[in-house]
Amino acid sequence: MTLNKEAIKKDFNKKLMHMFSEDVEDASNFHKYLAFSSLIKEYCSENWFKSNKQYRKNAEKQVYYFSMEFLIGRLLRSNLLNLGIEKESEEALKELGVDLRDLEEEEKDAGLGNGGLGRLAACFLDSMASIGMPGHGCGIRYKYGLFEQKIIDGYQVEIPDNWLKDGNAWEVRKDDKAVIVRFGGKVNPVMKNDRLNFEYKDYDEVLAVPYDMPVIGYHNNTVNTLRLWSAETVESDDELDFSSFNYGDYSKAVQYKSAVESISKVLYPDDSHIQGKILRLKQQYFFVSAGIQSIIRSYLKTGKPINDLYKHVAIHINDTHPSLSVPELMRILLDEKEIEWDEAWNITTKTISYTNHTIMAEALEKWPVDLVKNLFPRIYMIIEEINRRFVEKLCLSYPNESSKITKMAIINNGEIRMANMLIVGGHSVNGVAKLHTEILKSRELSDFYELYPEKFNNKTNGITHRRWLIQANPRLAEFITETIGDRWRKHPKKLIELLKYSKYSSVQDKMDEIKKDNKIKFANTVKSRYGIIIDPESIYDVQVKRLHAYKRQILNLFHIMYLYNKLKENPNLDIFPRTFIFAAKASPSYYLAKDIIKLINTVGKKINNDKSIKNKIKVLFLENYRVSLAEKIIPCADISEQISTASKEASGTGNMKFMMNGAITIATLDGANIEIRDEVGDDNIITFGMSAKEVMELEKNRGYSSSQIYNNDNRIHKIVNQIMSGYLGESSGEFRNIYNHLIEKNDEYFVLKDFDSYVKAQEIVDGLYRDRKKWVEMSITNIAHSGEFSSDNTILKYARQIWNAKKVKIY
Ligand code: 26V
Repeated sequence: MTLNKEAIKKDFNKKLMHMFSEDVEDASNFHKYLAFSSLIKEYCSENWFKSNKQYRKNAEKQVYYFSMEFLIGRLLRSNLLNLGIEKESEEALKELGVDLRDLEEEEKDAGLGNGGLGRLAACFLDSMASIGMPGHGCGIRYKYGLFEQKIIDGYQVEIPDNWLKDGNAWEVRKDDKAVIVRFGGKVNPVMKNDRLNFEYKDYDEVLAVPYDMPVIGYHNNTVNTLRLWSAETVESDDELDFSSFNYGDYSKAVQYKSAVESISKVLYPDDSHIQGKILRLKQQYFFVSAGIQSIIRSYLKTGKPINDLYKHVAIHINDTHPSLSVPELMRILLDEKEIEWDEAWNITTKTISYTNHTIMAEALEKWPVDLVKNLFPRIYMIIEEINRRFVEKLCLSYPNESSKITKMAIINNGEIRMANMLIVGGHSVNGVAKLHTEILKSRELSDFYELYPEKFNNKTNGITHRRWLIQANPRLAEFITETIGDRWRKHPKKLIELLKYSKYSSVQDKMDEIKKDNKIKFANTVKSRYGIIIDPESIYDVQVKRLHAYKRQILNLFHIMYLYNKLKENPNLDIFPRTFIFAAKASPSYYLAKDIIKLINTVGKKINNDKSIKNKIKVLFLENYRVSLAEKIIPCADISEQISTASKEASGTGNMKFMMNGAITIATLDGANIEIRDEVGDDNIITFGMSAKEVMELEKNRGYSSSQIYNNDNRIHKIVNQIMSGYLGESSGEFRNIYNHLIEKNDEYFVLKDFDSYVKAQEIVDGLYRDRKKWVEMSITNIAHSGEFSSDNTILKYARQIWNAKKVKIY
């Protein structure tokens, strides 16, 4: 986009006047933010139109990424960056006395996701647009995103995230594209023209209204769409339809309205505990049905026959949450387009593909038959028929293996298994890192792998280097460009060219200086926000991610307590000063996770206030972890903590963001950590702990006893007793849950088992960090290899191997 700063200045003044009747001097920062964002949206509107027009005119294959979560964060800076007008905007605003960074801080994070899965969806959207692929997001416009976290007296307190309260500058409401989604009612089979048809009766209608957000490609003309659906009553706005209720029964009408609107009201703050909530199931069907209806409507406008749908449309399912896509697409093809079953099935399976994001049993979705039957009777009939046909096929393939058939059936024991339905009803299922895919194939989904080996494939996750390097760490990005030129910005794999400079003193010094500056800036923020003084010369050792027992924040904390105990014994102990930084939200109903947050804060308070250890270690817990906070903390990290129990973390994507910003990873051989190690080599990562194979063996043969370790390892014994005894300043019962988890319930995630190996790995960190040259060389090596983990790279593989989609140049 070619826009000079004079034009931007003029347009911005005009916009401010037009929207608020204010000039730059009078307007608040928030108004300036709104006016400026609205201007940026205007700048991209023509290309948005052109992209859509061209996709439709040429019936280009379009990918629709269906996800319950899109954790997109803030958009102002990334939109400017992708449009190529970041510098011009900064200068234009500066000349008007406005600092772009102040406007950025006015933007609320769009926190429409829990963690990795939602953020991956956001990175994928950015990559699809940036490599010029017609790929769009389809999800829910939650009125409340993931809760805001406050830490009060060390405890997590959840506050509703009313992010839309003052409007969303980036969205466009499309009333004319609204569709109706039906719930409940009855289905009657009827014969019509010699064909069995199904009549729906007595259902409730919900109006699904799309809000579109532009997804701007990097320095190309592509603008794709993130379409988020909002649930409304079918009647026009405030006019309640009293005819469908007892006339005058106002409160009933109001109740109805609020029941309908509840569907898109709140994002479930869970990232692994399936709770079988009716509302969540309604949310799933709501956006799936709306999305597929709108895709088909738009597809038919190209003039192509419905039978060719799969040639022009790919629907990708992000985890099982949108799994009702299979029966919903079947329903539309069978009942509305009057296509016969076999042909409808052929179209459906060729259109749909699915990614699995976890092997944690508690996150594998199953829904009760009765619930599905009542909420979506026709959909249930279709699922039953899919299951019937599938089981029939299994009986032929495995005539004497009834237990296998029971395990693989879609419906069993009064429940519908969503993953099974997707594997059967789609053409591709992928895991998100090599190890994860191997575990799926050899264990969780082995029966399906045997039946359909051709459907299984791996797609290791990736992250967008635009947000996580260019935007989050602009000085590093600039220096990389000074060193190797700017081709890496479009082709992140070119970062590998940095390798030749990893031993150059001048490059090392500059890298070191940039990291140090980032750390100083962060220390200043911490001082002014939390009143805690941290030393930018210390090692910043960072673990930021959702709080979950398998991610083992507690292992990190045990190491901290171990160091603290050593320092108490010998305050002159020679350890390199460290600042341990945590940030994590816990699901509100996940009590163990909340106790761990309290424990981190309690330990932090004790250590930070203990003068006797001479500031050698500090512990910080940053509240309200979210995308915009991640962008601030990751560029400062020296150490990236990726310490999940091997086999449990499907991939991890934080690991990639840290690596790209020059942090050194301390890791178990889990998820994508393994691929990071394969890229950078053993000398540039610090690994420890049991392998996935060892973990799975121990799980299988039950050969583990945590209390044995507790009784035999003095370090651990002491730490556990300190936690339980009130030594930390809390009552002795405060951390009972944690004790029970680790000792009484035999430490499900092998924290005590891996402790010794972790401590040794941390000693290696301490030693390595003292050798500045070596450390920076490692850091550069990590940055150089990080291009492999760009989501552009990942998306190209999805496009070639799953979607069969091509790039389209927009003119
Ligand atoms: C599961 C459930 C279960 C039902 C209740 C609500 C809910 C919400 C989200 C999820 C998905 C959890 C799975 C997840 O986030 N997986 C993460 O996906 C990342 C991207 O692939 C990956 O890097 C992480 O390792 C993986 O934990």
